[in-house]
Amino acid sequence: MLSAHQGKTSFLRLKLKPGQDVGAAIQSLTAQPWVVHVQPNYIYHATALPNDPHFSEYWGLQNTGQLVNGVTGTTGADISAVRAWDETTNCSAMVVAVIDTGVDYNHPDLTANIWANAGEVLDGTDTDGNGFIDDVRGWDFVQGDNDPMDFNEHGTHVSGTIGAVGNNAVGGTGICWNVQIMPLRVLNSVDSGTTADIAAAVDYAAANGARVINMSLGAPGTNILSSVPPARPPVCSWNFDTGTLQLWTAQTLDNLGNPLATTVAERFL
Ligand SMILES: [Ca+2]
Ligand SMILES: [Ca+2]
Ligand SMILES: [Ca+2]
Ligand SMILES: [Ca+2]
Repeated sequence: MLSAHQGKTSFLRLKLKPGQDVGAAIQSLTAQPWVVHVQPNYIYHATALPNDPHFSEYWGLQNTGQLVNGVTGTTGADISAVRAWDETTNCSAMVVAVIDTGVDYNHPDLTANIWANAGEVLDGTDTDGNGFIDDVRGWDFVQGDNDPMDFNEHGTHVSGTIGAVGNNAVGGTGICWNVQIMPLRVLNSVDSGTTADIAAAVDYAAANGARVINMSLGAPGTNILSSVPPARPPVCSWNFDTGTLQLWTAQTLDNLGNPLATTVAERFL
């Protein structure tokens, strides 16, 4: 040991000589009869809680039993997002396709997290040759144009849950604070769309770099995602051979932790 410092506690802080092995020092000290416990002098950081004003309403991210919409939640009935944020809040390399009613890509809490097609230029041509003209930020399969603006709000809401910019003192907080949301519009302003458009959007997502697809949608009497192998869901099976696409949906719970919808979670590698 090089030096020791003892304050007004029973803890003793020791400084090792340069090059001295920490593990060996701990082992040696632990063997001493006057030592109760030894550990490195770790560096601590504050838990990654965002400063977004509406974060406390997002009980799905962190449920501390807070009152939301008149209901007192169950502590811990959440996805433990805060613990995940201690590991990282940066998913900026991840492209998440939101197949929905479109996305308000001008929303102040989303605009920084909207996917940009790096190979496309607004010039009236299909610059990157992917079959879609000027698809600089996704595609609108309802109108067949390059403007996937949301005229319903559902897709924007979903996108906020996935990737509202976190810790920017604006609005809410997404699961991912930094991410690339690819808007793919398949549902019109009254929340209606077709299997064909959804299938085309899944293909687009897979072909253009999305690693995760979110589809918070369904149809009476059927669920395009709920089939399990070998009865592959027809829409998704077209992309099994991409080798990169992961497709997830999640069980929906209320803020008491009770299931609201059937669990559908599949992953295709
Ligand atoms: Ca293109
Ligand atoms: Ca172009
Ligand atoms: Ca449009
Ligand atoms: Ca925010």
